[in-house]
Amino acid sequence: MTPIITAFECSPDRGKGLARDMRVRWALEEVGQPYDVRLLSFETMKQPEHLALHPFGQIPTYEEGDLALFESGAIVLHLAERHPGLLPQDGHARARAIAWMFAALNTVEPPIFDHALVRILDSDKPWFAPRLLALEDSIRNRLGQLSHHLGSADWLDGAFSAGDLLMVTVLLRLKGSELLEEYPNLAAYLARAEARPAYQRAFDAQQAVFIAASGSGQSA
Ligand SMILES: N[C@@H](CCC(=O)N[C@@H](CS)C(=O)NCC(=O)O)C(=O)O
Repeated sequence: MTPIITAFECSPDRGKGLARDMRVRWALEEVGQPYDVRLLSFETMKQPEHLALHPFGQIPTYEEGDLALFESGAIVLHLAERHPGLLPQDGHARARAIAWMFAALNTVEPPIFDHALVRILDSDKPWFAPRLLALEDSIRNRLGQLSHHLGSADWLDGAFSAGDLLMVTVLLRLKGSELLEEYPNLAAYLARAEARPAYQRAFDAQQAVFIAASGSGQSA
């Protein structure tokens, strides 16, 4: 049965690969699982039909037969547990890869995401500048620790895993920024991941949705 995921019909990031369905698309591509996509507007996401799949009215979701999942991390873990290629066979290595999945979403993503949100939503607030600086300090702290761990390795813990997949999607929000460029091994890590054919296919598929929506006259 072909799984169905949900995604923005017109992503606010204008097809830059930042919407979280990118994680799920990439995981599906890595394991070679074909999938269908149901595109949603912001309005449709808040309707009862979608809320029955996602209690917070967001994307992505994942449907496979009578299984419905929400939360990109949970969906990637589900795929990684059911298909070879995203988690090591060895029990300890597998547990460590899962720890990196949590680290990406719980420890590294929060300051990076808050930084992006504050820049978009709060530039008119009196506390904007100090808040931005504080978030940049938090991001530098995390990037410095991550950079130290990665060292000269290609991936976080041995072979490429779902932990790398999630970490890279988190770091993507900093692509091209001075913050990331301060850590050349992390910038190279990002580039290495982006060069994976499965990443390219997922990125192209997500971007094609935005291009089609823009072409049909919708705004971002
Ligand atoms: N923790 C969730 C976050 C999901 C999320 O924030 N989705 C965004 C798109 S990347 C969304 O649907 N935003 C629209 C909204 O919240 O109304 C996950 O990883 O799946």
